[in-house]
Amino acid sequence: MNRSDTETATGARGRTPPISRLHSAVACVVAVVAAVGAGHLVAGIVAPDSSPLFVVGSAVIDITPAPLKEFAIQQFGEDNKSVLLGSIGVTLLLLAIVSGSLSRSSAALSVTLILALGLVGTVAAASRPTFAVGWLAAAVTAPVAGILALLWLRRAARRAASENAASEMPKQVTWHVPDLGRRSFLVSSTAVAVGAGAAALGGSLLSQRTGAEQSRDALRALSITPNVPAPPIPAGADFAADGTPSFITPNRDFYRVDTALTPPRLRADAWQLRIHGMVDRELFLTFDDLLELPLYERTITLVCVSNEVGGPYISNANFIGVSLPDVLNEAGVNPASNQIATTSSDGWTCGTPVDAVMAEGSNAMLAIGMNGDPLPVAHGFPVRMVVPGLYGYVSATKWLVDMELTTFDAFTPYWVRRNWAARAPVKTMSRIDRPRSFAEVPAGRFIAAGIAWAQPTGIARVEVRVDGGLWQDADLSSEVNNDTWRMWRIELDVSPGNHRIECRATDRDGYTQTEQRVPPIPDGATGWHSVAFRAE
Ligand SMILES: Nc1nc2c(c(=O)[nH]1)N[C@H]1C(S)=C(S)[C@@H](COP(=O)(O)O)O[C@H]1N2
Ligand SMILES: [Mo]
Repeated sequence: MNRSDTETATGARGRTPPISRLHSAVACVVAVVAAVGAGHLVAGIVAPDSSPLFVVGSAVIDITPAPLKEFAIQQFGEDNKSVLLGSIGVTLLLLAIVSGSLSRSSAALSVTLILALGLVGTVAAASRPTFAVGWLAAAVTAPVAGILALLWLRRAARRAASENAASEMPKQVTWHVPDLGRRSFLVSSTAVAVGAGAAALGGSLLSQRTGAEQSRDALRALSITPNVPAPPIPAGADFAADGTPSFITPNRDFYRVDTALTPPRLRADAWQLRIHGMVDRELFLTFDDLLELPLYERTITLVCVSNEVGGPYISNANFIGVSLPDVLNEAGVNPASNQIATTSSDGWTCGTPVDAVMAEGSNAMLAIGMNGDPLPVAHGFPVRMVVPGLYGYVSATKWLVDMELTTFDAFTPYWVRRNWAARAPVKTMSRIDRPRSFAEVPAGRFIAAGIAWAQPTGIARVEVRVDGGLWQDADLSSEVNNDTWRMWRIELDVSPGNHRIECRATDRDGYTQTEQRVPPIPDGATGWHSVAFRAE
């Protein structure tokens, strides 16, 4: 049947029948999908970080209250970003279903939803620290594509509804092709949804064309060889056979914590670091400038302040890079400056005490390599900061692009604005890796093992006790340096039944970790790790 037939049929009934609730809801859902897909595609072409999903996701990360963010990190671990994107998706879906179902006779509510989402996307984009005018392309395309898709699908739905109405009129039954309108709605909405999916995929592919991976591969071929290699790791640096982590953490297993929804993709050949503020000479360093300097390899353990007692956010690597004190001496640090403010390419900020970096014997570095490879993209390619003895959020800026010498009074970085401490040296801590919580072990003799760390002081002693009994000294692994973790193990003799094992470390300053449990916020958790297990 053609269009004028339909119009005659509806005209005969005297009104346009409302489209079905299902069609109205589907039209709205598919329109929102089309908006997101189109926005993602345009972002992929213009500026990958401007994708509506990413700007909204990043804005949500920024405004999420610290305790909730902590909860998400603890609860979902390193999947917390997928959970965030998934939640945004579900929220969009629910909003679209509700406003779609309420838009049967008029598109107004669905249009309003898409415009409102467009506004949220635009505000979120504008709130990003690296916002540029070009980002508006994606912010504007998304709602326009959404509304066009909506109107087109609603027209198909109206046709289906009129046909339905027409088919109720007996004289037309003979020539009515059953369900043609409904089928055409199905085809149209599937086509739009598939198109949106293809657009999103295209956008994702395009956004990888920044060449970060190629740039990394080029460096790998060049092979970053340190002028001063790290001393070889002695045998017996870990007790991996007894359940501790391996002494060096392979790059793929190295913990990852950051606010980046997708890791920034920078190229080494386009990278530049500006060093300015309270310095004698402002410096602009390129990646090649770094390669001209002596490259040191240093074995350093990195730990996150969010790590709970017994938590997983600690890893150890051979970092290759230049000496940060040397670079800063080149710039000439004004003695009145006490904070090094650093910024990543995605606008995250960090504040590091000048004295910690410039201290005699400081191993602070601008790292370009990790375990023999160029830095992985997720760990800050091409250049990050590493300062042994400070939690990551006050020292370990990834995708580093700006360094300003300033004071603690003059500048408050990202996490400090969210109530974490401005100064956060790593606390002396230890963890039990074996037995695992609620594990069953054979009754009698068995070996318990774990890790301890006290950067940059070094571990002097780890003690273990079972069921609140006497503390016993554990064996320590061969020491590598004061900036790395140290493994412990101990042979225990336990009777059948339920038990509890605890450990505590003492550092080279003679400080024994306190029993007092405090949460990670504001400057790192304390307390003895304790594990319940059963001997059979
Ligand atoms: N650009 C940027 N750098 C960052 C962060 C971040 O969110 N953005 N997080 C910091 C935190 S909190 C930690 S613990 C370390 C983690 O480094 P990793 O992911 O390489 O383990 O990076 C630090 N550097
Ligand atoms: Mo962290």
